Amino acid sequence: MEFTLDATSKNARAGTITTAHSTIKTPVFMPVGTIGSVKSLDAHDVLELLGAEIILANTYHMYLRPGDKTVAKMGKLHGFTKYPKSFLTDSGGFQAFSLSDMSKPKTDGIEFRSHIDGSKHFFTPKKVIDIQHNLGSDIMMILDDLVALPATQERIKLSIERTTAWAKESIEYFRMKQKEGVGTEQNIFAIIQGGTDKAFRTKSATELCALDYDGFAIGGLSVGELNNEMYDTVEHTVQYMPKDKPRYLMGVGTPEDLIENIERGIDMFDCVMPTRNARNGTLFTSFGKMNIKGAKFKEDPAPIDPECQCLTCKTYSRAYINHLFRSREITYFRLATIHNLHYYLTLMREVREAILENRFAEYKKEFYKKRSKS
Ligand code: PRF
Ligand code: ZN
Repeated sequence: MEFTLDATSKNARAGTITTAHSTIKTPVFMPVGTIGSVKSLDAHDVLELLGAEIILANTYHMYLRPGDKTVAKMGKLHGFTKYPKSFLTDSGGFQAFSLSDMSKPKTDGIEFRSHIDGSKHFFTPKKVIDIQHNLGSDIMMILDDLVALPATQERIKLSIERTTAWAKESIEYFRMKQKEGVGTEQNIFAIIQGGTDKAFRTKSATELCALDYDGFAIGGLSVGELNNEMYDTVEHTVQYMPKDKPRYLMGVGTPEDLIENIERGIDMFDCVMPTRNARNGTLFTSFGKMNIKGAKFKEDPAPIDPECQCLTCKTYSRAYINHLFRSREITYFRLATIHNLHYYLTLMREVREAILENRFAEYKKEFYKKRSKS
């Protein structure tokens, strides 16, 4: 993997990541394709209508169903799903956390029960790398131990200790496998933890960033803390992260969160928000959020967002989308998902342009001004 920094505008960065499968311009938003599909879309939609250069899939889900060995046999993620660009796979640490009534972190890994059939599984740092080798993702994430906030100091301390120990074990195993010829085209990122505690974040970032990773993520945020606590934690943590490697903020966030964290030096994001919100009727526009189910759209001939160039906005009216939503029509999900993801990806392209032209601050001002009018 190559990472070049193309420009900066104060702390905001524009870069280029080159993997074996695509060239990714940053800042980038990665649509979530948990089970190897972006819900309601197919690979063609993601590629041709959205132009996404990277999507995210989940180790945990693909391991349980259809099984990573099946995916490997069917040509790994790229061959199986026919999405030919880059995949980033999350490690399962977060799924264990979000299904936490069914999971237990232990010294050597995480034990959890399948959400599908209740069967018991044990994920270790090495096991999640083996699985991600089978999946063939371009960027794999290590197993980490994250905690819901608020948490006790003791629990956060344990989380960063475990995460560092697992990160050491992971990188040693991953590089050894590469020497044996396994995963030579794959990359691996570590995940910084530490809650919203600055001293813990410093320690976690310092320990992990000393290791031979291809990039670094900030995990453990957007898990119950206030927005400003997230922003302050990111601002603090990036100081301890290398400038010459990608920085990924996991599971974040709203359009505002993206702008705020890009300003603080983040390059990569993922979140279920645009896809999940699309499905429940919340659409993102240049003038803020709108709920398409509203009666006021029943006979509205305008597109969802007059500024949007997506397939949905170029073709259909709010009235029609409102009708599809109210009828729970399957086509609604696709059209709404296309619009929301187009909005997120376009936002990232515009922000990148602004950084390249060193006018990020002006862009941000305009972004907020447009929203305040609605
Ligand atoms: N760790 C992992 N995946 C994640 C997170 C994390 O901390 C988050 C936190 N918002 C989202 N996804 N492995
Ligand atoms: Zn649109």
